[in-house]
Formats: sequence, C-alpha cells, structure tokens
Amino acid sequence: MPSVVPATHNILVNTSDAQLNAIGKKILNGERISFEDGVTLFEKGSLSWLGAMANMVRERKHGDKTYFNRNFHIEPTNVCVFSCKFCSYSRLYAHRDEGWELSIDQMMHIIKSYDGKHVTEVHIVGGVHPKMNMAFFIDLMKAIKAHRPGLHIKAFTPVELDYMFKKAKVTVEEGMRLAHEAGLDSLPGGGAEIFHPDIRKQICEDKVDAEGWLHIHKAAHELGMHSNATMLYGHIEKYEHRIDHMERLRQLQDQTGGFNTFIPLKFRNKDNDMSYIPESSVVEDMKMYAVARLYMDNFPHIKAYWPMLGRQNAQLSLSFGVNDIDGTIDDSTKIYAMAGSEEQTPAMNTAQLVTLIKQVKRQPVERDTLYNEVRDYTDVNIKEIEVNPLLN
Ligand code: V47
Ligand code: SF4
Repeated sequence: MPSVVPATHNILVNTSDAQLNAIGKKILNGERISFEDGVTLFEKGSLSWLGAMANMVRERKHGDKTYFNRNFHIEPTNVCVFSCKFCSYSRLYAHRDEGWELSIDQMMHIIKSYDGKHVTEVHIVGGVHPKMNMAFFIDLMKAIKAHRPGLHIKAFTPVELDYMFKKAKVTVEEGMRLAHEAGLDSLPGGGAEIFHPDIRKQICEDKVDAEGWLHIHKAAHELGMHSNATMLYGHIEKYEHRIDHMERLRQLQDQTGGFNTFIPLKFRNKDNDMSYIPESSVVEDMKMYAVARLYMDNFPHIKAYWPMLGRQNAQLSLSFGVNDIDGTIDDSTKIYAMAGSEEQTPAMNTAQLVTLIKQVKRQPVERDTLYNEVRDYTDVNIKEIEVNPLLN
C-alpha cells in the first residue's frame, strides 16, 4: 500500500467536504476507517465519490476480475418455528400443509439430477423445521458425499444450526465438529439480518442473536472452515446499525480470517409483515455496496446476489465495489421470488453470466466456493460457451 496519496488519486479525494477528504485520504493510504467514518460515508458521500473510491479499492484487490460459480440450491423445507417479520417464504408448523418438506430421498433425487453436469457447489438452506433434526441432516450430508464426494456442501445458517445443536444437546463446538465430519464444508452467510438488538428484536426477535450467530461462525473458522456473512438492509435500520453490523463482522474477521465474502441483501417487501416499508432505491443500493467495500477492509470479496437484486443492478454494482455475482443457481431457490424479486425464475447459464460481466468490461472468472479459480473466460468466445456443455 502506498504511504502517501499518489498525485493521480488526489482528484478522487477532493470533495467540498473536509471530513470526506480526510476519510478519502485514509482509504487511499490503505488505512482502516472508523465507525464514525463509516456513518459519515453514508450521510455525506455522493454516489459518484463513493463509487470511485470503492472501485479503486476493488481494483486494488482484484483488478477487473469478477467471480461467479456454478451452483444450485436445495431448500429442504419452508416450514419454520420462527416468525421473522421480513420473511415471505416460511409457513408455521401449524400451517405446514401450505409448505413443503423434502425427504432425504427427494433431496438426493435433486442431487442426482446434476450427475454429469459441471457444478461445484450445493447451497442448502431453509426454514427451521421441528422434525428435521441434526441426525437427519447428518444423514443427508453423508448421502451427498457418498454419491458425489467432490461436491462442496455450503449449508445451514446459525439459525438452523443453533436450533439443531440445542435440540441434540451438544455444544456449538461439538455440533460443528460433527457436522463438518459428516460433510459440511462451509457456511453460507444467512440469518445475520441486523445484529443490533434494538432492530433485531423488532424484526426477528425469537431466533439466534448476534452473539450466537458470531459464535457459530467462529467455531466453524476454528475448524478451518470458511464462511460468508450477509446483512439485510433497507428496512427500519439506520446507518449506525449497518455500520455496527459490519463492525462486529470486521472484528471477528480480524481474529479468525475465516470469512470469504460479505453480501448485503436488499430487503424485498412482497407478502410479508413488513410490506408497508418501501424498498430502497437503486442509488441507496449502490451506496450500500460501496460503503461495504470501503468498511470491510479485511473481507476479500463483496458479493451482489443477483437473484435478489436483479441482473441489471447486479451488473451495475460491479462499478461500486462488488467483485462477485454468485452463481448459475438454476432456478433452485424460492426465497427471493416469494419476497418480490423481479427474478421470478432465477437461472442464468454460464454464457449469460459471462456476457453480463463482459458487457461492463470486467473479466469473468469461474471460481469454486473457496475462490480457487476454475476458469478464466476473458478470451473464451460466447458462441463457444453456448455449444460446449462442459463450459455452459
Ligand atoms: O437470512 C429473507 C434473507 C437470507 C428476505 O452465503 C430476505 O453465498 C430480502 O443468506 N428480502 C438467506 N432478503 C439467504 C442468504 C444467502 C443467499 C445467497 C448466497 C448466500 C451465500 C447467502 O435471505 C436470510 C434473510 O436475510 N431474506 N427474506 C426478504 N424479504
Ligand atoms: Fe424462518 Fe429463516 Fe424465514 Fe426467519 S427468515 S422465518 S428463520 S425461514
């Protein structure tokens, strides 16, 4: 990192606001910004200035590389003992006839439908069903690994894990060890929502709290596993709560280094108990990504999850600090379609993902879950991808 601001970068720092200029200098010098700086960025930073700063950090870390992966989702159930106010997807156990509950055989049928197809990851996450316990999921993971050992299992949020560990009467450390031994490779970022108790108690008071969420990710990191982290933004939280959330994650990352990606998730308002809240604007979304890139200095990657944001806004986010747009997904998730995303059938093949990235002059690179590079598509012709089943 340069210790002084290069002359060519001065243009980036100079705004009419002295506070922003001071923060800009810190960022250009590779210094960490403070909690107060983070709030100031949200309050005073213009979209263009934040975008330029975040893009500079993104390019320092990754150049033009933009990652995606080939994955699919399994949502074992939408029956859930909790009642998060923003959730459009779950059904209470008493109304389980309106939801779905997949057996191990049904989930293995989905896994087998990908035999011979080039996918590297299965993402398993769902509601917290009182009858799907730890033994059930251990059997599921063992069956997946017996069938396809190389498939990376990224599964279960701390909400699901906390519930199953408590029911199985095991400690977090013991539970994580058992799950890891059964085949769990990494944790997705869900269930984090907003950590601050003032907000958490209003939107999801009955599920695992911030300390519990962070404890489970820490235990995973201590076993050598990696994980992601999300934040549900754009509802009743204030900028301070967003920074508080990111600060807690940044501190854990300083200790363990186990997080790969930070994923801001835009609140969608269809058919849930928070439907009266308007959704955030695209400007607010891009500012969110930019501040995330600037604040989360120890997170390697910032991801825009396109099924929720929509593909055009995901494409736009690549100029606001984002360097990952998740995966092909293959129309295998219902969470966002049910919450009102414009992506009602979320599936993109590799040719479409690569086109989307190339249209904004970035460099498309397929990765696996742990960001090992699988293939660089910079010089691969779209026609060639379309006709080659191994590439598409
Ligand atoms: O925790 C639920 C969110 C999350 C709504 O790690 C909603 O790679 C917006 O975490 N509006 C689960 N968001 C999904 C998740 C995820 C997705 C993709 C990739 C990864 C990863 C993780 O979905 C929940 C919650 O924050 N969510 N309802 C809603 N109405
Ligand atoms: Fe259940 Fe998750 Fe929906 Fe909350 S967000 S009600 S924990 S499925």
